[in-house]
Amino acid sequence: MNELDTLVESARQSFLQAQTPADLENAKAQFLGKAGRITELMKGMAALSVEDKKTRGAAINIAKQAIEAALNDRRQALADAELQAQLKAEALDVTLPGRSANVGGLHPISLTLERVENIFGSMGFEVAQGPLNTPEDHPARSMHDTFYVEGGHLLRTHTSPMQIRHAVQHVKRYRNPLDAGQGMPEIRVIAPGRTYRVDSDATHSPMFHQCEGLWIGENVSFKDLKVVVTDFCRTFFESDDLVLRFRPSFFPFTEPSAEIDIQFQSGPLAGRWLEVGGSGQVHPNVVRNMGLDPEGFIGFAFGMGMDRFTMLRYGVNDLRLFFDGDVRFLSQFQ
Ligand code: 2NM
Repeated sequence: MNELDTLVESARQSFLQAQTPADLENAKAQFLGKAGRITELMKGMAALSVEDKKTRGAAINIAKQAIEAALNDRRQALADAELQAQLKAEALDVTLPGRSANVGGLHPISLTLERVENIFGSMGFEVAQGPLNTPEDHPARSMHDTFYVEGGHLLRTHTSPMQIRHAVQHVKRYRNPLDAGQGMPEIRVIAPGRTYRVDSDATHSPMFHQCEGLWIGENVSFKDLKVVVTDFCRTFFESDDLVLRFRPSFFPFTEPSAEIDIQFQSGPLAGRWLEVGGSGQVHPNVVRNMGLDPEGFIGFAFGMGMDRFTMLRYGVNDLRLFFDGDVRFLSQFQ
């Protein structure tokens, strides 16, 4: 091996020992830098003859090119190694299952209220909103055990006052003072909402959802009540295999009054009478208090338990499940 081959070999070894780009740049300087071995050899040619300079220069150049090639090989090898290490460190398992977003949904009772509003909406009923507003000595308060909260406020035990307020506003809006209300569009309204009574077991919750309805016109009869409520129930439960029973009862604003029972003719609940609400012909005094002449206006009202409707629709046997906030239960309704 001549002196130049030895130099190339020692450069190659030195590059191979470099483990980082910085090491490699240091090694490069020893051979190819301004004060490196190749420069030194070039300077050493000064004293040579022109002829010798040619041969010697060509030989040094070949050695220089070989060293540069070795340097580039090592640079590439270090870069590859660095890339491999980075890929390994940042490895992703693309077969892992993704993180799914938790999608919320409506509560089953909200789904029922939405359904109920749509069904009555299709029969021309508006939806009333608002708080309870019953005087302290009003007889309607005595039907139920009630919740009083600080400041003498009472949590509403039913939603009738919402309808009465709606009726009074309706009459004011449409009534010609001279004609005692004749020509006024019919009052057709439902009042869905939360109500509160002191009651708590598998089928009663201290907070529950009621939907009351009111239809007042010049010729609205008990037969219309039966048709509306029967149609509603059959649409709600998506079954014509359903019969209703109106059982005489008492309610404060209606006379006559009736409990509403339903009976499925097929399916898991078939044969049992299930109480779902109350109803009746609106008392003439209530009609008068709406600002209408009870001789000219008549109608009916009803109230239904939305929690009970939801239980029946989905086959849930304990009302308390709706209010425990257990996502395992609630997510079944999405
Ligand atoms: C019921 C049962 C019977 C009712 C009465 C009224 C109104 F507005 F005429 F006063 N609204 N709702 C009523 C009648 C409600 O719920 C079981």
